[in-house]
Amino acid sequence: MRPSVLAVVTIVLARATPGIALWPQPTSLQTGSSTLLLAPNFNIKVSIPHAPSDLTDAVTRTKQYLQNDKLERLVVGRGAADVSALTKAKSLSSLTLQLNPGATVRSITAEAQVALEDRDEAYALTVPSDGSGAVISANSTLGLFRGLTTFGQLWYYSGGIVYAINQPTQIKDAPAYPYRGFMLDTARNFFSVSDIQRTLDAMSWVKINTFHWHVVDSQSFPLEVPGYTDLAQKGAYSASSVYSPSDVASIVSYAGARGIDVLVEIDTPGHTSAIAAAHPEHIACADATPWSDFANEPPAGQLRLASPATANYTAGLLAATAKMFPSTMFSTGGDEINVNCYTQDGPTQQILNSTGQTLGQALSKFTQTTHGALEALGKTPVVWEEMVLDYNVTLSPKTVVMVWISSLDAAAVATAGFRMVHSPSDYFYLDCGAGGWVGDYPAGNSWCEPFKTWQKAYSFDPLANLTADQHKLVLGGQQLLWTEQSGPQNLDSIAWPRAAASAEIFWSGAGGDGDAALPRLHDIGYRFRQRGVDAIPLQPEWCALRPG
Ligand code: CP6
Repeated sequence: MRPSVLAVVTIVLARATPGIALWPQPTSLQTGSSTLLLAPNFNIKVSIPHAPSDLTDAVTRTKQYLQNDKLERLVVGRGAADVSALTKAKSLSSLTLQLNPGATVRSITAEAQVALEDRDEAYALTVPSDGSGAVISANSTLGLFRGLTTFGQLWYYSGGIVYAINQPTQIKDAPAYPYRGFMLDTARNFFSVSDIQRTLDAMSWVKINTFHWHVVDSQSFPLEVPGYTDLAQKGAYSASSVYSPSDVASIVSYAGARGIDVLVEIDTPGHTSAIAAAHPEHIACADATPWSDFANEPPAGQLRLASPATANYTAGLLAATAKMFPSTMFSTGGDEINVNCYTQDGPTQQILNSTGQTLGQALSKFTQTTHGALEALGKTPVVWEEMVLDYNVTLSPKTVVMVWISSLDAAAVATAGFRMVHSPSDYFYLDCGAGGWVGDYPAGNSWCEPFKTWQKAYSFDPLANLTADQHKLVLGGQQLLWTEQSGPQNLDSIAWPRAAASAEIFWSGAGGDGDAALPRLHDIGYRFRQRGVDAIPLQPEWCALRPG
């Protein structure tokens, strides 16, 4: 092919590629070439008797987004808003939401909190270009909510007109993976309920369905657990840096209404120094120095796992916490256990010697006690990968394993036969503010380096190094914000739009070419800002205004 012909073909392909800023990309998308206006009297009808209030609230929010997003698209190369052509286009005056025949009417919240294997987020969206009504249909209100989210991303703005390009649209969509998460650590630095709610909104805009709440850790215990209130009283940073049961309930219901399940984590037996403030009898090597001999970061302190009293106390704490959260999952942590802390601890050594147990056997017993208490409440335990790969801990085969140390560890977890959530530090850790704190971890490096760009996250392959038989073990994945070096001040900017990268991988099945995805992510970032989340720009505004 002569170069000039090649150039022409490339431009045509670039323009033919639907420029629609959907994120995540739907499984199946058909588009046309007409432009459609949103009628001034546009209405969303919920054709469901006794529609749940979380669905009607979602409809109200969607209408606000349609009016307020005001995403301008002024450039020929990116889809051409010729305002004179716009005035000639047909108008869409309604969108109808309907459940498929035979579907049971339940709230979005209820649908979002069922077990992952029962979650139904599929929907179909049809937007005709002849001016007749658009329709979203699904088997669940959760599916209708996902469809509404997509519908809200179709619209651009110019001179008071709201319009969609590349119409008509036909979408049939369902997630590739049932677990699409975002993890926030609220123990290193505290985040207000409204910070968390704003984050839940952002998550819902890219169809993330699980908020993994790493609520407590060694530095603070900001959760008020009924029956265990002394932990927060003595272990929180301050009386105002505590999540009360009513705060938890409002976070859980805010999440549920946005199709998000809250997976809480009480990290055990490591990362528990904060428990020593109220219960020093349960903590080994509390505040021991130098901290680096006893823990991966200060302050040191781990639960006395060999002690039956400590195991029972922990099981009680986990059960009481689990009752605050409707999710079918509960994480007991299990990462970064420091063996030296137990070797140096008199009470632990005494129990190990008198019972003739190894530390590994004691850990297994401790875990059976804590997981047993959770399973009695119908919860599926979730653990970090060390529980499977480093210790010979007996776990229920239903246990979900979070792979974090390296993406390469997924294969070993699969070989052990466990279902997994990809949380790899080499792709999905959002860490790195300005740098600082314990900057010699790992030696000679700031611990969060290298910074993981969104393109790096987007290049992650969920099925890499797994056999075809093992694919079904991949539940999904998530990006994670540890907060040793971040806080409410940079929450939006460190998380968004980067955390949308994994949202697309686990909804659409793959990420890949960041350059091709950038215009869509740029547009979603703009909508985020219009809706109150300070997503950072990924490129100069100039790029969006430049002819293709
Ligand atoms: N806290 C807890 C952390 C980390 C983990 N667990 C962590 C480890 C290494 C890096 C970043 C974060 N801060 N409880 C690991 C799961 Cl690089």
